[in-house]
Amino acid sequence: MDKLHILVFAVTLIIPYSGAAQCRAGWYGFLDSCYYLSHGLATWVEANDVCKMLGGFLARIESADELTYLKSELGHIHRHDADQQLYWIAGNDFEVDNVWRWMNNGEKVSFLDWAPGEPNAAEDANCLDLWGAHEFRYADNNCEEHHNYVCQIKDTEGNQLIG
Ligand SMILES: [Ca+2]
Ligand SMILES: [Ca+2]
Repeated sequence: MDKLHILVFAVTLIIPYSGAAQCRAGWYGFLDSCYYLSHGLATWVEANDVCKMLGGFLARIESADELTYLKSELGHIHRHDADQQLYWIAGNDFEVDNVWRWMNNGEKVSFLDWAPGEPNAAEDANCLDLWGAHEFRYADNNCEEHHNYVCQIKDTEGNQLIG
């Protein structure tokens, strides 16, 4: 093969495996979704509103791969200050204490990766965080607290990934 054909061959090998969604600047792509990690703090309800304004929703973690990805991305970004970090995601137990569901689609949280000692606050804590002090595993916290948050846009739900 000449050089051009080797190049074309190499590109066709690479493209199908690039995998991650194409995302707007400042968003992280993984599988069919883009994720936004906030740079400011908000209550859980405020965070949910901001995510909607951005054209998405507060992140729902619906597979082990997705959880592993977010934990590793957050762990990398906060490798020097993870202990102080809490990021809201869409899980809540508003309806029945300790029955966790995702906001916006009402689906049950299919697996729960609790940090040690969590959940521990029953009716006082109805919102789900990724907790940096424990490798971004789950913690229940008071929804009125001001934390960072993860927004998600998913292309299979008719959301605009770009634009
Ligand atoms: Ca609760
Ligand atoms: Ca807790």
